[in-house]
Amino acid sequence: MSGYDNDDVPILNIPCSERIIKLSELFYNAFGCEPSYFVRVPGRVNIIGEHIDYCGYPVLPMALEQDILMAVNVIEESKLYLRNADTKYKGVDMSINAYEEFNITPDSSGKPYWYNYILCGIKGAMEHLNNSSCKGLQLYVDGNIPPASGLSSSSALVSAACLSYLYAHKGTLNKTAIASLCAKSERYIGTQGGGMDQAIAFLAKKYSAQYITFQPLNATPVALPEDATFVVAHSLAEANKAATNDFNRRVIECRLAAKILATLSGVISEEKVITLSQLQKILNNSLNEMRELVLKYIPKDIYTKAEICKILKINETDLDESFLTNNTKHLTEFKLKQRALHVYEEAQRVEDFRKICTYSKLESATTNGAINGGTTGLANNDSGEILTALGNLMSKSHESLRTLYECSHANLDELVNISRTVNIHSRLTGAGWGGCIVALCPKEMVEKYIDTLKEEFYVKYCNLEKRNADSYIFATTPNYGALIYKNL
Ligand code: ADP
Ligand code: NG1
Ligand code: MG
Repeated sequence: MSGYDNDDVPILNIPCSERIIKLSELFYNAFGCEPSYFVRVPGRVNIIGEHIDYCGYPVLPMALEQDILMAVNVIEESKLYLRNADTKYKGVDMSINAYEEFNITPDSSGKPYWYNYILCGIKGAMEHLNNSSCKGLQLYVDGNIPPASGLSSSSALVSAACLSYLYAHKGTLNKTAIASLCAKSERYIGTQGGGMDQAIAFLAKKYSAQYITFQPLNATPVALPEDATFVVAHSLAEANKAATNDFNRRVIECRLAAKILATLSGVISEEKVITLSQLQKILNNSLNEMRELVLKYIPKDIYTKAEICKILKINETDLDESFLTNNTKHLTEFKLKQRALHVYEEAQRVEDFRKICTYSKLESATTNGAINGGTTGLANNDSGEILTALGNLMSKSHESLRTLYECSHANLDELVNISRTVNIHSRLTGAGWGGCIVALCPKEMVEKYIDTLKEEFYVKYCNLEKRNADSYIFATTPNYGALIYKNL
């Protein structure tokens, strides 16, 4: 490692791996030179805390081994040459004179081009550096994170592009600063994400999940139970979050819920309330008290635009301009109670999950006795009981995402149900509408559990041949965050 600060993205010598050699060859064949450096940004699996980062609540993800690896060369010409090792992603060349003129628009079906995620990262970096005339880049991407599957392939791509550009222009390498910058950059794709994915991409540490808090952004390691493994299984359904308005619809429903709750509970500084967590802070309430407030002030299943305007004393143009995004302006009905209940209850589940992990660790290090029963609700630190308690929180999270947040998918529910038949708790991970589940599995059961999913889901439910199921399911442990590789 070079003489960089611990808070900076590490710069390591280029490893002599097969993947690096192959990517260097592709790069050489495309551009006639060796890459001058590589960046590597991991995907992530979120263990618990879904759809609450954009409401300001802490989440508990860990980084995966799967990543976006990008080979880079800096050129004097203000141009981008973008290539991908996967031939389904076609190469493109473009000039980058002024970031204000970047055209990050989707194709005619509304789906973003793959390189739009790269443009988001570069636009964010250029804006941050305040430069319009700049050096260009030749970039070759090799990714192995399953795309559009809730494992954050999009943020790894945005973040790798942003980091490549910053490094080329001697910009900041501070992990927290880049994570915040990348969260802002990815919003150019059109989704109003909360920042979890970019935070874990940069702040991840090997061997522990991270408890991520926002405003200010911070990551605290959480040791996961040693006798359990997290298994990720793909539902075989993909969902590109920027191609539909499902994601943004949830974000604005949460913002509207926060605004209405603030108004009806008489908060004076009501204009400052944007998120459900800001409101909780102002009211100095517990999460349970916030839940009760939701049931009291927004009890209906559906709110129309007209009803919302009446409560907020604004007209529909104000509502469109102040709250709705381009792809949600045409919506006429909103589910506020259900979304807000999910957020407050899920935020509580994150706290409970973290407490159980933390106290069980502390107790097993010091005594064999009862673990802080008052706080965690557990009578002792029996490993089976701890895993059941953690698993129950994951099952409840999935149920809430399925019923209150309505972001599950029939295949995800099938995977979760099959898991329950062998006593394994699991939940959808990432935004949902397809993608993956994450399951908490006692170590000694991993092989049997994976085999059950292969038989019952991939073979019986999806008609796949068993040997083809291998690439859709894997056990994983917490991995490290973003890196730069360079000849030192
Ligand atoms: P995720 O849950 O994986 O973050 P998103 O819907 O946010 O899913 O983003 C998925 C999109 O990211 C893909 O449709 C594709 O455009 C882009 N993407 C992901 N991985 C790659 C890759 N290896 N190469 C090119 N583009 C990729
Ligand atoms: P995925 O599924 O990886 O695109 C999205 C958001 C996260 C978070 C989760 C749901 C982005 C970049 N990512 O993740 O911020 O809100 O959904 O918990 O918007
Ligand atoms: Mg994404």
